[in-house]
Amino acid sequence: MVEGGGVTSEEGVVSMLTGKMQEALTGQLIAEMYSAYLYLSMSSYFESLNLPGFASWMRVQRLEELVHALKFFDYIVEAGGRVLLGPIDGPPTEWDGALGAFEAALAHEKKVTGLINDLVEVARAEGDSATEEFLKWYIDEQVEEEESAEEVVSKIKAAGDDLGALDAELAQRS
Ligand code: OFO
Repeated sequence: MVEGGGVTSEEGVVSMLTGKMQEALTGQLIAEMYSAYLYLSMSSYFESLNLPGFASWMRVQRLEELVHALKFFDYIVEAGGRVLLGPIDGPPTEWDGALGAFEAALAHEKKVTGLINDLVEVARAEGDSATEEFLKWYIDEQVEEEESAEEVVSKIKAAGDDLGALDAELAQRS
């Protein structure tokens, strides 16, 4: 242990992160990888519904999640920590149509927002203001994540059974 609660690895590298903080950040990195996996599974589901625009939207979302995961990876490494990866849970593979899938995506994003808020609590409890500052980006990002899923849920409800035009619109996401 060093001042500020950091840990020293076997190689003698001093980390700015406490062991608890590093573990929590790595857990969120894995949760973001799960998000990517979930949205790739949804992309496959939309392909099976013959909705390529919805499938493409989910593929783009998967990439965003990988960016979220890598930002955690880079932060841990830059803080002198060590990323110890673990297993990623398998995602569901079936949903109740386009609306069911996007409602599940929205529910998932709300859950992730809760996870980010929990991380902020850990940072505060550990007296880690640098990590608290780092997490501000994710707090803003989660507002957008929930909004974008919510927007598609509303559009699906408005479209009813005719999803062709919405499929073409969602295909535009890059
Ligand atoms: Fe990483 O924001 Fe979605 O899950």
